Amino acid sequence: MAATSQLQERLAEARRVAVLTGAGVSAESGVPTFRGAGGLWRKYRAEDLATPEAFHRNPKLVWEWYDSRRQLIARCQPNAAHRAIALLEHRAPEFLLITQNVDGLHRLAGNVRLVELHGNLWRVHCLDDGQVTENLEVPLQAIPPRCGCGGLLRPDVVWFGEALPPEALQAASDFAESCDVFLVVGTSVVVQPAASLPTIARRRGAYVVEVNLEPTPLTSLAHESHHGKAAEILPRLLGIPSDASGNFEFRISNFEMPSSDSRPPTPGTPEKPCSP
Ligand code: BJW
Repeated sequence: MAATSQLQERLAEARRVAVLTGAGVSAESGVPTFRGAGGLWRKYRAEDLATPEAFHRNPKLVWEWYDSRRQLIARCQPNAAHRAIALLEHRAPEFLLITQNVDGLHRLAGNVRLVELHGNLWRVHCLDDGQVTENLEVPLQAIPPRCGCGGLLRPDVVWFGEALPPEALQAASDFAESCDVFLVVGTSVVVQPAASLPTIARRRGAYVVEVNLEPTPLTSLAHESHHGKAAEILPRLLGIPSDASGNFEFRISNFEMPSSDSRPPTPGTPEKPCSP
């Protein structure tokens, strides 16, 4: 971790705060990352599972993979990094969480102002009638699942070679161009177009802070880069108090609330993460 940090001072002065997250933020909840040791792409080929061509070739195989990931993620809980980001949303006058994660854990932690650039594992999308619906069935009773209209359903996620949801990408780009602080947590910063957002923010004058286990292509460009586990580093960086045993106290009262805030309360102490 960098010896000193100006993040708290910058946040105190900031009007618009953006956070970009990747798989590393959920790693300590027990959700596997994609790249690096233990990453999904070490075990599976993205071309076989995460492209539209792979799905058309073998929807059953792709759905079996997604079903097994949904089963694992269904047992996972947000960790201290998710909770810290949820508290940050309550503190910032204007805030946007831009996540590449499809696991839904940020929402579970209490974030409301968020865009999911790569979709969500708990939604399905009918290839025939185009309807997008929530689907929480774990495990799936039929693989591949079908829509009421008889059409083939696919996970409502973004695969390689596919366009990101245009409204989500536009909102993320607009916020990156105009924010005062841009925090980047647990992403390898290699998958485009998400990987360009911190650079856009930096060029437009934002204070850019990265938290990651290891250096990334962003490290040399960021104002601060902190290396270690997000669930340990992020609450400390944000000044969230901890008790005598070192457990962070995730209470809204630990932050000054914007006066007009009417959002739901942030959930309390994190639950135990599941085993991967
Ligand atoms: C911790 C930690 C702890 C671990 N604490 N840290 C320009 C140049 C080159 C290529 C392209 C380009 N533009 C587009 C492309 C192609 C491609 C791309 O970027 N490829 C690169 C890999 C080279 N991009 C696309 O295809 C995108 N589409 C697109 O651009 O379309 C254009 C278009 C326009 C109009 C019409 C048609 C097309 C789509 C990208 C979709 C990505 N999809 C996936 C799968 C989602 C569904 C699913 O989950 O199954 O999204 S791939 C995967 O990577 C997933 C992630 O969201 C994404 C990013 O990964 P992330 O989150 O960064 O995870 P990791 O594993 O890479 O990194 C984890 C990090 O955490 C590491 O750094 C660890 O060190 C760290 N860490 N534990 C802190 N405890």
